[in-house]
Amino acid sequence: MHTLRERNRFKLIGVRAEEQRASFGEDVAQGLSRTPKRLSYRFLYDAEGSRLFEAICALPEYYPTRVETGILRGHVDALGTSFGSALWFVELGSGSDRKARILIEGLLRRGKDVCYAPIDISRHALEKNCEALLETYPGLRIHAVAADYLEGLRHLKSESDGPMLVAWLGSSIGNLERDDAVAFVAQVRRWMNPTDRFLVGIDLRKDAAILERAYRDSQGVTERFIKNVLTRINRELGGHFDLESMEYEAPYDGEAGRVDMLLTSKRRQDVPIDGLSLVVHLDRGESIHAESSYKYSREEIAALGRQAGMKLEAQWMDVSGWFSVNLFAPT
Ligand code: AVI
Repeated sequence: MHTLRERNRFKLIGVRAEEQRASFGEDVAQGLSRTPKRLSYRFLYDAEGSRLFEAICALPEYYPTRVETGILRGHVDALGTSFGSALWFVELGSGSDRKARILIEGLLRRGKDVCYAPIDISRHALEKNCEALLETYPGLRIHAVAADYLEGLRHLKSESDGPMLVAWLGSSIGNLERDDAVAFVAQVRRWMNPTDRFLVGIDLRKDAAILERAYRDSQGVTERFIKNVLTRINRELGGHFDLESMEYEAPYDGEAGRVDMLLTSKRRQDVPIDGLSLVVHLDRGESIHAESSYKYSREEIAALGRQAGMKLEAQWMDVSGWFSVNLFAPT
């Protein structure tokens, strides 16, 4: 662990920075050699993927960002009542800082002494966001952690000198399999004290047509976002995917409560990936699974909390009941 930069109000810590994650190539080779073929959703977020995801968030059809932002705005004051005069606002992930700003502003407005502690694997994203926040809010302290979420939380548990509000927004939980979601929340629970709270944005089950529009937008931005993983394989691993030969599909399975984002081969083809000494065979109509987005019912959210050792202390939704922001307390 080492301090990268330390000023009065700003600290950026790297935790186990030298430990790199399993290589992209190994995971791609494994995922494209199994049946059905599958790539991790994590690989969607290179620089171009992150840019495209930001563009998705601004699409009229992609309601989650807009609706969650409205819920946070409407309930940040109520959220503040769960804490005393000082708190650490820990955010898992640090993409666009729009939602962080709503919470920081609302908490400062209530006279709270706030230390903002974003955890993100990307130092670059942290530095960029934090600099802008320090400038806007002269009363804010920041303790940023470049690490994976659980390592970052473990570090903060020993550093923080007040109760923590840990926020995981954007329904990122939906990209995990349901069992993995419970396991992750249970891990977060491990690093929480009784006065800490976990704020989780979770997209709700709803009509298939709304979901299919949200994940297959009319401008084709989501298609470009998902296909970008093939561009990445072509560029970084010497792949020869022809993007035109792959059809983007996003069916909603209402029973499973899940949108699957698939790239389906329009023809029978063999795709060499030179850097992996691999030829990927695709039959006509065969899909590569790139991402799932799980949706929850209110009962499923309460059950998820229970299984992970948390109880639902508050749940806020928009008027249409499309999206929920949930405040969990450790039990
Ligand atoms: C980041 N995550 C919650 C998004 C979602 O809604 O599942 C990713 C996404 N994929 C396509 N559109 C949005």
